[in-house]
Amino acid sequence: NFYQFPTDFWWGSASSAAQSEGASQRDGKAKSIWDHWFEQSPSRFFDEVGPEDTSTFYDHFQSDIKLMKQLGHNSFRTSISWSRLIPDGTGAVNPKAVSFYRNMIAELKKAEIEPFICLFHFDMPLAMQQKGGWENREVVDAYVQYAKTCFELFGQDVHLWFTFNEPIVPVEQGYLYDAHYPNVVDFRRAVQVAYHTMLAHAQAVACYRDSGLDGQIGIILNLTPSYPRSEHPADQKAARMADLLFNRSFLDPAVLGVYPKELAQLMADYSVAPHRQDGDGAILQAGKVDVLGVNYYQPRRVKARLNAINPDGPMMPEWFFDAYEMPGRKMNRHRGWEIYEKGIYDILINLKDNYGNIPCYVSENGMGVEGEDRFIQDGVVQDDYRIDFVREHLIWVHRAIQEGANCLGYHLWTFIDCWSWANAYKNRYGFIALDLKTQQRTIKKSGQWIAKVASEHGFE
Ligand code: BGP
Repeated sequence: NFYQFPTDFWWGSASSAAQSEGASQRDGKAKSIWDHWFEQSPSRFFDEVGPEDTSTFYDHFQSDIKLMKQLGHNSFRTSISWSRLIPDGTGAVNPKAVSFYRNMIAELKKAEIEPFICLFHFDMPLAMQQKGGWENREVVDAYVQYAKTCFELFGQDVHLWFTFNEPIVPVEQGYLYDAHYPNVVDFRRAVQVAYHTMLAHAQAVACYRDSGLDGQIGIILNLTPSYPRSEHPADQKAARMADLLFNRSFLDPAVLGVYPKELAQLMADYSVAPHRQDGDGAILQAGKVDVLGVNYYQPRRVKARLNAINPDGPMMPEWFFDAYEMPGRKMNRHRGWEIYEKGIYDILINLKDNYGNIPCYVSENGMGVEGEDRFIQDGVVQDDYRIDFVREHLIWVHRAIQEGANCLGYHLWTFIDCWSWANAYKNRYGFIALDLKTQQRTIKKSGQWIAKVASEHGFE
């Protein structure tokens, strides 16, 4: 059985500025919240390794793009670092950043690798966070100006833009679960941050459409399908609540241009509704995307809460559902995350049935493995587990496409093993292994495999 994909399917991988560029304090780049947080609290980071220690794409992009070619990539996604391009968040543009991004984009084009460019991947400029970050509407305006600058500077060469990567993550991790800066726990503030992020998104989309450029613009969302533990109505309701809070809170405004009514009602009932201004509804309407990036790692298994919530504790999403683990699932070797390949199919079919079959692609999927060195043989990481992982997911993607889903590509997270937010280099995700000290890159077995898949437009 040969799984044949369209000949123009996007094969590639994804990365982000903060996780790959390095040079985090060089050539005019100002601090992002990550540079700042690492300076403040290095012990929060695995092995106390911070965002300066990367594969230094900033210096190695030319040879790295040659490696992409070897992997058979026809597309690659990364982000622009706002704090590199406009160090103060607003105002002067850094000419060294302009030449870096121009050269990098030109190099990709020369190699016939389509650049997919994201404008914001978790890395708020510190100067903007000091003004209140997404809680402050002035930061929304500054972001829109930054987006406009990017379209003007690079819009002739970039035809696929994304406003945000996983916008819910800074909301959850920064304002609910104490894992990203500014590490607070406050539901009302989280809701405000989420709302302003979507306003920023929608205005950037409108701005792109006004620019007269002929590309497309979208957003990248991490969608976590919510499965109820049983048919019991209480479990079903809990799963719907989790879906509402974690998926539809961004998916509905991004694709349909409106928030779900139930979500607005819930926020009102708990007095956590965001501040809005007249005209916001029309702004959100204008922000409907051309294309959606779907990041998929793991599902959410949900049951109804049996234990009472602590009314004195902070409000949390878990007031509305409880999580459980499926017994006997493949839990090993993947960052503790459940591997459930069919989840990607369920997402794609949901987009087909309920979101107008919006053009989409798998913008991240991948397997974070600890201690991968132990799988080295003949100098190559023999990551058969990653090949199986990607293959199984792709079989479900293939099936969804056959059933009419509008899925245009698949990108692995990530290209070269990269620095991760709190975990630094603990979990390795790349098609290419990185020796951090020597900066040596070595293609893993999965990298050799994907090159063949891309050249044959499918696999057995
Ligand atoms: C996604 C992010 C990526 C990447 C990936 C792996 O949420 O978009 O930036 O980091 O997850 O997760 P982690 O690095 O936390 O293991």
